[in-house]
Amino acid sequence: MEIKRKDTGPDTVILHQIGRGPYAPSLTPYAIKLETYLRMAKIPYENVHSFTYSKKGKVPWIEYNGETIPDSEFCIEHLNNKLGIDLDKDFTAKERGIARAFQKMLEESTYWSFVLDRWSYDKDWAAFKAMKVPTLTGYLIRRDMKKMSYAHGMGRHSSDEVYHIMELDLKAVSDFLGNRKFLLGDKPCQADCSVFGFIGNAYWQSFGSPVESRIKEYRNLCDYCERMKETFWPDWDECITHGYTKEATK
Ligand SMILES: N[C@@H](CCC(=O)N[C@@H](CS)C(=O)NCC(=O)O)C(=O)O
Repeated sequence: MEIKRKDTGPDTVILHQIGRGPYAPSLTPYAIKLETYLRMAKIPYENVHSFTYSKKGKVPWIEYNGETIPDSEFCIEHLNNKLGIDLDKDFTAKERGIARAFQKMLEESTYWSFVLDRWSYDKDWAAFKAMKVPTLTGYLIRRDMKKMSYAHGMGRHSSDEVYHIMELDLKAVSDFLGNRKFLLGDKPCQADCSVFGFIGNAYWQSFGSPVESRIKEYRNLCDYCERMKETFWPDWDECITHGYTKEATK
């Protein structure tokens, strides 16, 4: 694996991710999660956009003061430990536990319904077309996504069952969020980075699939996405490609 090193000063995180998304800052929810965390924790960072994967074969990943850390969750834990950050210090153990459970539901369950929706079910290949993915590459991506979701288990269900699971997950987040501003109250917590990464990706980048119509049934989830965007991404328009019509400038 070739690691592109960037000449940055000490204490600046180098965030490796796969490029800006058309309507949100990345097509991968894990990258939105990690970049939102860096912003929430006010840690200086620079992006490196390339298809260089971590040693675990995934994106995103970071370099920090000469160390290479794969996996968004381990990146966050590493930075929290090094910098003495605790974004959840004002919350109780019970609240932290609930926040983690929602985060893991989205990352380990809902994610795979989104993967199948975007990369496998869509007969119009809308995401592929929006991204201008060459036809052969598109077929290979679709094949790999099917294999991975089958290995996970979600891919063994019918599409109706997968959308049913996704709906139950979305309803659970919506019911729990209620009329709060952020997951646990008026103040954002660390898990909001992940919730925003996943719900936001579905809200802005479902390319007209059933995910988009279902998520838009939950007004509080849509408002939540807009609120997180306003709070942590004032430069949003510079971080998206506006449907691949222009280069993102940030
Ligand atoms: N647990 C990882 C998951 C990251 C992940 O699944 N990334 C996807 C993109 S959304 C990926 O790299 N997939 C490539 C592959 O699995 O081959 C994290 O939190 O960073």
